[in-house]
Amino acid sequence: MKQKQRIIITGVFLAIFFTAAIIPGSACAEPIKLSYANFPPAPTFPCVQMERWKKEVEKRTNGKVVINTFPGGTLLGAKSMMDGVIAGQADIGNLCMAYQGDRFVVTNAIALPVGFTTAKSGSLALLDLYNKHKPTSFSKVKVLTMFTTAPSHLMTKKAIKNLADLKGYTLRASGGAAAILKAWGANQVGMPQSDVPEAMQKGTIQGQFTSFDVLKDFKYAEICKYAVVLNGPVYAFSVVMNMDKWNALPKDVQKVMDGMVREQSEWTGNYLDNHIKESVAWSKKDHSVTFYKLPAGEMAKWNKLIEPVTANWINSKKEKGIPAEEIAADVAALAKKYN
Ligand code: DTR
Repeated sequence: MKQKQRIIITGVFLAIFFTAAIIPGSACAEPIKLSYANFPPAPTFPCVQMERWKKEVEKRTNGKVVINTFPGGTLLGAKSMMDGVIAGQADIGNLCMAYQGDRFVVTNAIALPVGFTTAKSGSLALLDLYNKHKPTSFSKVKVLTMFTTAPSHLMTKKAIKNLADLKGYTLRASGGAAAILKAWGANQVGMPQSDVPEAMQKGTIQGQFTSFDVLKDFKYAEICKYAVVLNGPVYAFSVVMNMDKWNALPKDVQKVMDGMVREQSEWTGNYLDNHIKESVAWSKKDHSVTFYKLPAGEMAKWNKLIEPVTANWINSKKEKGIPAEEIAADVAALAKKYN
């Protein structure tokens, strides 16, 4: 009798032990490990938002999920991010859509010249735009969040006071910001932000058109002593997850991540807007960068040149069967809503 009882008790213990070991989230289970790839260096805002998301997910899932982050292109580079995540080389990846404009046509429309004033307004608008159109470019992945930079401004080695100064001057921009630089007559070259430090050092570019965070985070304030405040286009980002990995997650973990999509977008926008204030102050104080606006008469000439940009974009995309008029109208309305 005693022997039988002992066997039953041992059996029950073993059953509990093995169940705990295989059911994720149970007391003894191994945590679910996910890799998260990012292309720029760790101190830059796309990686700051990555670390915040990792911390929050780990906390909100009570340690059921552990996320290993790979900044600086150590797992996937800027242009291989989407395909790398689809192929499962990384479970999660952060990509800048401007680097592959033709691949992310709908969401990149957020970079049309509609005058977003902050990263927060751009980020929330981008998410709405994505949710309305659900472009097929994201059909093979799970979107975990989207956000944008703050508006772009010129950061240059020489002072740019008028269109003649800009004519043929070699500057870097990608996506929507690139179209604007071209319209102003600059010699625009495209490359991911992660390639800019070398190009800036070598002198193959004389500056760039992007948001002011980079002055501090990439130390461009040491090289670019002039900054024209222009409120140009924002750049769009997306954090995506491998679809099989997503589908394999327990429902409660999916719920935590789904609940963070908009929150993370807004958090990142707020973080960047505040961080840019620090970057500008630091650039002025520690590196004597001169920030200035163009006189109204000069600005009017610059604005005139970008008037056809949206119409040209609509025409070129319409030819490909994209509802470009509707998308452009949505972007303009979203800018109004969130600015
Ligand atoms: N403006 C885009 C995006 C961008 C702005 N700040 C950073 C920092 C790190 C990576 C990308 C970006 C660009 O210039 O590529």
